[in-house]
Amino acid sequence: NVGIKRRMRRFFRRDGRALIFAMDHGFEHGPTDFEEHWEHVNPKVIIRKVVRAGIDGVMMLPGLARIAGDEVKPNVGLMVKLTSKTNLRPKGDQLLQSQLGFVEDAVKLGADAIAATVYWGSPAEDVMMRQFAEIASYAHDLGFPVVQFAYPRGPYINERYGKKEDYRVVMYGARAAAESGADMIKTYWTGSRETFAKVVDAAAGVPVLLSGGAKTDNPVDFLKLVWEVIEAGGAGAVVGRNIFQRENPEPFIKALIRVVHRNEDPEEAAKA
Ligand code: FBP
Repeated sequence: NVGIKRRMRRFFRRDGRALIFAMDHGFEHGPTDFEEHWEHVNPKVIIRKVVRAGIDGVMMLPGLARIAGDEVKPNVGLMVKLTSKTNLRPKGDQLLQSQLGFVEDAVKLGADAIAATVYWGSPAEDVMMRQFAEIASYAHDLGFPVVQFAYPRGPYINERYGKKEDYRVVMYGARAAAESGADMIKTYWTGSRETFAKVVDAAAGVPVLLSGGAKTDNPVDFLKLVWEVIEAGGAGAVVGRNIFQRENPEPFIKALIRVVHRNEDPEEAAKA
């Protein structure tokens, strides 16, 4: 499918890697995520900064794409995510991401890729699998790549594997994502290069992107983590808090780009 291939290239450079900015936290975690640097609660302000710094793509929910999509310049990929949940739900309902938009909305907003989450192993896995299948089927018909946020999550995962970041379950999620038709996979760090390489193998050639996670106090620590992901054969990272919770995201993004696209040593990249 030529459309899918062409649109994938909006995110991935010739080296097959991408650095993507995630901006759905106001919905998923609440605006408190922006309190440290409140100016970044304004999507236009932070998106202008990340685009200026040379980011490859931006991921948003449909409403923010409507508000700030114009800031995502034509050389930057726009990923519109169609599922989410608020942090306001009762604890028992946190294991479901609901669909809050449609493929047509994303297409009208000028999306280059469409994203949806599946919490593999959740009691609501069935609902998310169906949502993903419907989104992927329609998006693929129209020539749009689909990104799966493949997150193992739920009581059974904890019981059986101890934590959701155990590589055995992360690679299971990545494999399930590949087998369910994802064109890109976003998932957790498994703690080591060796185990993350297994996740990459299990994905059977579908590019695997790191899900950034909570901000590290020392910026170099996050650069090191991304470096390990690249060394493990990962295709890059989708990063939210580690960018917008920093006072000065631009030099940090430039350092991340050096690590992702030039395999630069994290300490050196941080100094440059
Ligand atoms: P971060 O880099 O801030 O972790 O962002 C990636 C992301 O998947 C966001 O898209 C999402 O809002 C957040 O993480 C969800 O994190 P969690 O499910 O751990 O609360």
